[in-house]
Amino acid sequence: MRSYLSKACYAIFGLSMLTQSLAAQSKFQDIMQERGLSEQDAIAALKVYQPSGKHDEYYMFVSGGQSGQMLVYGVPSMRILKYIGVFTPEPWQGYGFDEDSKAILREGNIRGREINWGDTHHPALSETKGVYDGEYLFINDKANARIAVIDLKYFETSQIVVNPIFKSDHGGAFVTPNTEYILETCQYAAPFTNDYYPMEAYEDVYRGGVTFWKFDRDKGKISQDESFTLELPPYMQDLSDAGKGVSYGWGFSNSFNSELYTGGIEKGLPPFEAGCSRSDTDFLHVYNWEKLAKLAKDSKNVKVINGHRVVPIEVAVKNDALFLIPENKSPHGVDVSPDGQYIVVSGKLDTHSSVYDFKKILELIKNKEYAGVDPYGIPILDMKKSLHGQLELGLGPLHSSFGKEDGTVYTSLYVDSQIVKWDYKKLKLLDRVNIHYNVGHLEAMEGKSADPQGKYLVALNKLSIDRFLPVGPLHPQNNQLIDIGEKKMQLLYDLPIGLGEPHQAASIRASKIHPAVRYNMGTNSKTLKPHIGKTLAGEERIERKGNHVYVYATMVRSHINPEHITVNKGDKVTLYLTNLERAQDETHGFTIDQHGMHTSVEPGETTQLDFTADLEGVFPYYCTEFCSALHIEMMGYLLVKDPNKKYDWIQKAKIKTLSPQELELEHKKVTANNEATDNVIETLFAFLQENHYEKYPTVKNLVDDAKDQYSKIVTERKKASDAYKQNNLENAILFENMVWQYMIKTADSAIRAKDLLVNELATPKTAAAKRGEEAFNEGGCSGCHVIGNVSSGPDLIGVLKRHKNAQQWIAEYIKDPQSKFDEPYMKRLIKFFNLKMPNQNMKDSEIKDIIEYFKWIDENADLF
Ligand code: K7E
Ligand code: CUA
Repeated sequence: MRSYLSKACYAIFGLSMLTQSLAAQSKFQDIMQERGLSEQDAIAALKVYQPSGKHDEYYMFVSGGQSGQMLVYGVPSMRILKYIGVFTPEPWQGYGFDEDSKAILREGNIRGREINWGDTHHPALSETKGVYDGEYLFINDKANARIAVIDLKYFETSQIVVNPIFKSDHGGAFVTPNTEYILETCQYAAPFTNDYYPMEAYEDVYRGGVTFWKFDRDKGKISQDESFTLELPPYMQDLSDAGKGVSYGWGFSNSFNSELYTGGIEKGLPPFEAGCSRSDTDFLHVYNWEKLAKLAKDSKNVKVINGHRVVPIEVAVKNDALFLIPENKSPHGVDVSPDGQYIVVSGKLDTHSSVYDFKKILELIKNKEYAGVDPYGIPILDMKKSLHGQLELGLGPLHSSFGKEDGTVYTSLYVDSQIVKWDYKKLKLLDRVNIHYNVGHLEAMEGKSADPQGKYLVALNKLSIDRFLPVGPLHPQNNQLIDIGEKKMQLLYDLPIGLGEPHQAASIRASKIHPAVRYNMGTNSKTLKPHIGKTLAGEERIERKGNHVYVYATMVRSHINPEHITVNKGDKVTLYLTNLERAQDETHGFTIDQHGMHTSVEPGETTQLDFTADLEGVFPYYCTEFCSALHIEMMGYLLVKDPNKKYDWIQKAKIKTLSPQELELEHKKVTANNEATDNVIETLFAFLQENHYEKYPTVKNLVDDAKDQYSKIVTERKKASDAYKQNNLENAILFENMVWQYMIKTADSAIRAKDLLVNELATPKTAAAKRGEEAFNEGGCSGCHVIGNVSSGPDLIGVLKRHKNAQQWIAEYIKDPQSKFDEPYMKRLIKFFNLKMPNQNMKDSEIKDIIEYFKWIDENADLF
């Protein structure tokens, strides 16, 4: 244990100083003991922990199950980054609360019914040549047979399509290797039309199927007119996957009711669960979507149902585009290997996983070597002749995800609560790890693409039982992170998910995702086109057309323009809100009290709120994001008056005002203050300019923002001087104050830009200097000493040149300040600052490091 531990300690703290590392090691052990951590725990912690400011290596997109949303977190830290509203309203983002996002949500209406609920199961990332390209994300809604498109530039839902003939789905979303199509397989068979048919009509009229949604990459949308469905028998199709490589052009779906059982427990019949698992085998459906897509183009080959093209079973069979292969009963997962040759199918009720060989399947198809035909006339291929082989894995194998090394695959065991690693080519077990209860899906990094990355695996567990602090009878789900980078798998971390049941996840290297930080000014974020309500600074207005009032409003730190909106009771109101900010992370939210509305207006975005002013009264409105120091002041009033009423109000109260002399004085004070602030800003800009800030994109972003804020000063200044000329000192002061607000915002961004730039330009700190900086800050030194400034203590730039044998002198002084107080120079300093440096009880090693830090400061003195 000791040797392993000290190895870990060396790894963390470096070998440079033996005493240092021994001290660290003992601290490390103290913490482990105090927190009751084993060596395994400590190693797991080191593998997961991300220091503040460091980004994760992978994004994980997880379905939110019954929440109807998507969830995004980072791997390996498992820090939750976002919930994306998809099939359900999401209040923070205003999704489903403003008109623009309602337009997306309402695309999901079914036969005129508003559906605000979804059951998301299987996310899929867009692919190019079978490899994730990071552009789009797709997700299905099992409950209502819908598919949604999420644009990963903005992390927003951009489209919802309703399947015109399915009532539920499950085998979606799965994409073909160039995202030509998104596959959506029906789950619970039902008539394709919207008519009533009794259960007795199950075999004749109830149908399953797989819909091929055509994805138009240029538009970033599904083209519903170019999409079609392959009709399938009512076998209750389950999961699916698209072929790739050698199996490109083909698709695979399994099923769980080859018995065609129809239930009826209330009539004394065996329940579905018994009837659907009577036979030893179910059917893997094998179909050629490339061929089907061509067939569907000819109207002779399709039936049109609810305006949607359906390729009937007979047509697919006649054209050699549809086959069945028996598979072990009640299968769940079907996963195509990265090279496309093997298809791994696992059956919940069988301890084996089956590996089908696509080359063998293709041979059988070419030679028309069939083992039989099903009742619907579909040729059945021999199971044994299609198989590469089977391997016994354990109880309840469900889903699979592929590893980095050729032939490796990870499979979840639902009943055994394990992950097994095995070789699907050599049919050999390699490793297994116990996890917590009842795993469903699992995701090794990019494990379903043609380019799996290995490294980590996440098990999506259904139960958490006792893993977390109890929160009542409904428990969170548990996503467990597993290290698969080494020979032996190791469980690292548990992430509770308190949102819904994530079924499947899709992971992608962070380097492949390139989200935007702002919209072009005035964009409708749902269409990505200019919003009809786009309003620029100076264009704010309220227009009335009959009894419809249109408000063109803007939001910018820290005001909403207009601040008073007066309408008549009964008026229709349309409110357009444009966020004029260009700065990163400067979102404003907007709500009117007691109106049940909310919108999130992100930098550059325009959104729309519609309502009828049916209640008389005074309703404050405000910005709902804490956007700046004056966020709470970012408000206004909606005043709704009854045109048929007469209003009286109490006389204006008498409030003491300033005398002309007092006003003059106040005016002087604010202008002097503005001048001083302006000087600070000038110095900041000069520094940034001299040091070529434009070469560093993150710095440039901040400087752009600062300049943007600064540019607003001109008009405010003019207003101030105009008011002054007209002898309206009260307004002159208020406008000068406004000038100051913009200066503060400018300075705020410019200072952040300067700090970043200093970091970019400074020589790198040695490990010792870094530790020294930490000791300096944590030891309280920074409370009195500000580098580059005289504060409550002297500036420490050049401190190493101020004394003879300075390093030794400083070391002695920090160790025991009192010992130097009688030196003449120190006497003067103490008198000047009226303070004595306290003894902060620094350790020798810390003092040594602090001196290294001072050396670094001197090297970079010109930057402070
Ligand atoms: Cu939960 Cu893929 Cu819907 Cu298995 S499914 S667990
Ligand atoms: Cu804008 Cu708060």
